[in-house]
Parts: sequence; structure tokens; C-alpha cells
Amino acid sequence: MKDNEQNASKLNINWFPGHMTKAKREMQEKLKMVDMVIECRDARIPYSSKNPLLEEIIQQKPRLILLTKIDKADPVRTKEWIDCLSNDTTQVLAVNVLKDNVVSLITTASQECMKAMIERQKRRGINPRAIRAMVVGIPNVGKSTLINRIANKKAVQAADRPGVTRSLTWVKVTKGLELLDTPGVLWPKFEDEHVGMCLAVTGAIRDEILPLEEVCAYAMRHLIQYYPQQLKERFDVEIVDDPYVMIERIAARRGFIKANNQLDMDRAIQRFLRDIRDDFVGRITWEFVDETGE
Ligand SMILES: Nc1nc2c(ncn2[C@@H]2O[C@H](COP(=O)(O)OP(=O)(O)OP(=O)(O)O)[C@@H](O)[C@H]2O)c(=O)[nH]1
Ligand SMILES: [Mg+2]
Repeated sequence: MKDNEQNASKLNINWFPGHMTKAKREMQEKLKMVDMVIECRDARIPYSSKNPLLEEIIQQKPRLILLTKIDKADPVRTKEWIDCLSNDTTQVLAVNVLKDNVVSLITTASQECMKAMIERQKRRGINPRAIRAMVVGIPNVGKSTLINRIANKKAVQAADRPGVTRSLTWVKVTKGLELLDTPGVLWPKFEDEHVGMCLAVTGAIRDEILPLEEVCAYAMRHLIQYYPQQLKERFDVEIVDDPYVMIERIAARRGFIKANNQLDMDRAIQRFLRDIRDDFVGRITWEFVDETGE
């Protein structure tokens, strides 16, 4: 417990930087001009990537939950998450933003979300205007990539690191759909250590401000418990319960040795995290429906 508290406090360093406060305020201001919200969550962490500030920001607007990066997540778990998050008022769509036909999927889903507005306009004899949707979510979840893929051009900047988008930008992606790109937003305090760790492992927080050894140990514990075969196959080491011993074994197996003949643990930690994020350990989901109480 004490360890957890220490980790949690370390994990609270400055990850709600000034640009996020500004983004939150601007999103609230833009809300009047928006018909609906596309809430992107990472399919590997559908619970931890749910932003608690969002309810405050988006209020009662119709919402589509979009689970991104399904190609990186455990397919069995993704199915469980879709079933758990879908209900009469919320549609859930799970996609590989890079490969799936997101134009058609998002167009159809947004029209379904805005059915009432479209029908109202038709009844009044007005040609339905383009749907305006604000795309929101944690950093690095794929918001800007989604917008570029639907628009079929590089309308906004996107890259594999958190904090790329810094301002709100409207993009007319198709004749019937306008999307508002927004900066990824976190929240000032993670009540639950698990949430901070999941965001860290999957790359939503800059590594420079993270206690990487603890993040690595957290990830290792999960893999030992739920994905031992994938872990063994990737690193070719015998599995033991102690995550730190596992990291040592990886360092030794890979020949990560410092000039003083000690194991180079920093290098092993960085390689381990990179292998996870680049999918070399296979498709991993970091939290399950039954654990989170969703
Ligand atoms: N494998 C995979 N990669 C994805 C998917 N969606 C997005 N990416 C990658 O995720 C990275 C981050 O994408 P961005 O679109 O910049 O993320 P963002 O949500 O706009 O991030 P911020 O602007 O920092 O908030 C890019 O390298 C994308 O190629 C997906 O479904 N699968
Ligand atoms: Mg972006």
C-alpha cells in the first residue's frame, strides 16, 4: 500500500500542463457550435482512458464512444468492452483508425447519433446541414489521425507522441460532416494508481516525466499474470513472479551490460516499454471489464 502511495504521488507530477487547462476552457466555449461529441478511448484501456473531466465539458450532447487501436488490444477483451459500454443511449464503435473504413463507419454512426436532429430538419423541409462533431480524448489516442483519414488528406498534425495537437481546428471532412480536432486532455489527479499506470504504459503521458521503473514493473506484473506465453515468446526468458527479476533476466538475455559489468537496467526498461508499445509482445489489454466495475 505504501509503495502504491509513493508511486501515485510520483505519478502526479505535472501532467496537467497549461495547454490542457486552456484546451478545456476552449472546448467548453466551442460546445455551443457542436451537435455531438466523438469520445475516443484507447481499446487497450477503455476504463482508464475515460476522461472524468469530459462529463463536465460535454454535458448532455449526444456522444459516440470510439475505441481506437483495436489492432493493439486483445480481441476477446475488446468484445467484452464493447458489450459493457454500449447501451440504449450510447453507441460504441471499435476501430483500427489506420486500416478500417472510418469514413463510412463514422458517417453512419454520426447520422445514427443525430437521427432526431436530421428528422426534425426534414420535417421542417430543411435540407439537413453537415453534422458538427467535436473529437475529444486523452493524448495520443488517435484523434488527429482519425480526422485526417476521414478527410483523406493531412488536414491536421498527427504523430506517435502525446501532446501533438495544441489548438482547436475545424476540418470539413466530408460534405455531411465537420470535425473539430482538440488537444488531448488529461485530468489533474489520478485517484487510482492503476489509471495513471495504464496511461503511462500505453503512451498517453510523456516518458520524460514518468517513474519508468515503476511503470515497467506494473506492466510486467500484468503480463506475468495474464499474458505469460506472449511474454516468454518475446523475451525468451523463464517466467518468475518478481517483476524486477524479470527485467534483470531481459537485460541479461539481451546482453545489456554496462562498462562496469553491471546489468544495464535502464536500457532493459526502455526496450521493454518500446516492445510493448510497438506490439512486439502481441495484443494486450491492460484492464478487464470484471475488474473495473464498469
Ligand atoms: N496501431 C494503431 N495506431 C493508431 C491508431 N490510431 C492512431 N494511431 C497512431 O497513434 C499515434 C497518435 O495519433 P494522433 O492522431 O496524433 O493522436 P492524438 O489523439 O491526436 O494525440 P494528441 O494530439 O497528442 O492529443 C499516431 O502514430 C497514429 O498513427 C490505431 O487505430 N491503430
Ligand atoms: Mg492530435
